Amino acid sequence: MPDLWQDAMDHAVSLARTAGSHVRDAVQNDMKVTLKSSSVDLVTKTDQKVEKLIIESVKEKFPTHSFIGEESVAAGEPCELSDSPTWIVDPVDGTTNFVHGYPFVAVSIGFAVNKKLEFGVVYSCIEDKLYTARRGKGAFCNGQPLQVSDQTEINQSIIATEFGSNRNADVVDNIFSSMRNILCLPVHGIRGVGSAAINMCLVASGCVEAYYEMGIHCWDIAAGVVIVQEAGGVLMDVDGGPLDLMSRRVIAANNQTIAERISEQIDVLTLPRDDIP
Ligand code: LIP
Repeated sequence: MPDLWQDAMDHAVSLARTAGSHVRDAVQNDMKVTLKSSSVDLVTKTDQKVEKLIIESVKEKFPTHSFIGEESVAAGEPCELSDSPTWIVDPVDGTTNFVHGYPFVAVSIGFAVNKKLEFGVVYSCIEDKLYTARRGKGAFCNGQPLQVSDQTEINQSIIATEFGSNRNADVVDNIFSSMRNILCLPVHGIRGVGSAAINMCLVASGCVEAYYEMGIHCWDIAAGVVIVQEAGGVLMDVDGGPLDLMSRRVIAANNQTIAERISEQIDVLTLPRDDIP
């Protein structure tokens, strides 16, 4: 059977590398920071320039395809996942890291058809690590196959999470209370590199057992979902139900046992959905 989307994936890989080299060049030089949803939700000229570069190039090569892009949505474009082939793009995942020169910044490109994710490309551009996965064909980092950890004991695990960009005291208390529950299971440690996409790639690489977060957006996780699945991992909503790309909540884990143990500890927040303006 012909592999319909390989051409699109090859283009995504080449775009992620080009975009990543722009991001790498701009780290610590692009200090024109603008605020989005809060004083800690940052955007820079590089986020906007790189998203434009990616979208214009895809439009030229695949004129019928659709887009969901972090900066386009911020500028008022709809965040709608239809049946049409759709590129889901975060030009700079880890913008706060980017602004501070903290070396975990990724270009993240997911691709869905009939609302099903077909491939994911995450380029961690400062580390120069290119993570790729195509549905049914495995996950790779710089061409080397990835496999999640085989750990089934939560108390032998490292869990990744983030504080996100909401500084409302009640939300922060909620984040700490879930984190406290998980830490006291106990687990070996809690980590977080400041990029949802890279955290998911670390799950796929087997060095952390799971990553969870509430408050992320579909463009932060779309590519990572395919990479985790193809490395043998599982995805879940933090409430224990199936992952909903638009619900702004995710658990990505090496297996069902670890995912369920985490979901039991989380005080679930209901957030405004990505697909409801
Ligand atoms: C960020 C994520 C980070 C999360 C932030 C934000 P951005 O993405 O990757 O892990 O905690 O809330 O969504 O805004 O840098 O693309």
